[in-house]
Amino acid sequence: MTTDTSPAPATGAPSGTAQRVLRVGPVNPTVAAALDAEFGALVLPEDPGERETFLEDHGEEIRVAVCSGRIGVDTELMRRLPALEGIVSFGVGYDSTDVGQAAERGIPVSNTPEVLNDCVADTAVALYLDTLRRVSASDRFVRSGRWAAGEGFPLTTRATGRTVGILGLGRIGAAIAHRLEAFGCAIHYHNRRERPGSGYTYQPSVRELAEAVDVLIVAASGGPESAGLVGAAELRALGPQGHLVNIARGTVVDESALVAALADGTIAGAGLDVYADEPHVPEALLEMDQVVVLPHVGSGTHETRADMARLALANLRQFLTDGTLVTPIS
Ligand code: 8YV
Repeated sequence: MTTDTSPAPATGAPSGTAQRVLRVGPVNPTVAAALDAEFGALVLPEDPGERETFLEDHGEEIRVAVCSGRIGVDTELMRRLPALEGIVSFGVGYDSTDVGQAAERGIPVSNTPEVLNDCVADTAVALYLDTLRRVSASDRFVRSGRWAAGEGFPLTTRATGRTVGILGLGRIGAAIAHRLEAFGCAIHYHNRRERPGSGYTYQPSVRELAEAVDVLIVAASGGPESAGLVGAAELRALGPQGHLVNIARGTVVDESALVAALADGTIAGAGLDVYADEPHVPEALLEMDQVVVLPHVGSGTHETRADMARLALANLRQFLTDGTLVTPIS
């Protein structure tokens, strides 16, 4: 006699049938614990060989996938889950999930919007200040003993009263703009749709936005539509006194063009929280004192991650109860 030791599938499916939940990639610890304890979720193996065997054994029984903005349900994985009915993603960005295929197959997807706006906007402002006033670089300067040895730190750039461009005036972009108003900044923006009520100056293209501002802050969603929106021409338009801040997705900026522009002085500096191939940060950037590199921590506070976990789990519970999501992607 064999004993089935696999966890019992969560029940309460929209169709009334049992639903097997799959965790894709690492997720927030609270979410991971609930997936295990409350939903008996299976975990997709990372090793390619083990993953193949797992998908052969379980692919057809998976009804709901829980993933993150970092590792989502990509094209190939979604194809291997023929009974998939819903995707719950942790994070506001869902570019790691093939939402086109999900839409074609009628699979609803949820994310965790709003709850992280403030922390991501705070991070953007931190990068703005650090990039212009060179806070991290001054810290390195003191620690290296150069100040104690009598050297003075070079003058920096005034952060108050600059003209700042926001690429992507969505919820996070607007929260950044609001904060920068307190610094007396004039706000310009470029967006898929003009926001006439915003009170900010609309620029019809990314190049024109870059040309008009001192600092360009990237807050646009990732994905194929925004890939490479900031390239060599836009960085040239930003100019040798210009700074770039990116708290959105590395893919929105042509990373090789950025490295080249920083190396030859086409732009003055950059503050980055995101990269094209995380956690890989181009070696050249690590050598540049005029670049601030953060390890994708925009939403990374205890409070916000707890809110994101609550929202992701609320989506999962509601989906398993009545087939609807609390915050479906629009
Ligand atoms: C998260 C993010 O760190 O929400 C997003 O889109 O980039 C971050 O807040 C990430 O999604 C977690 O996987």
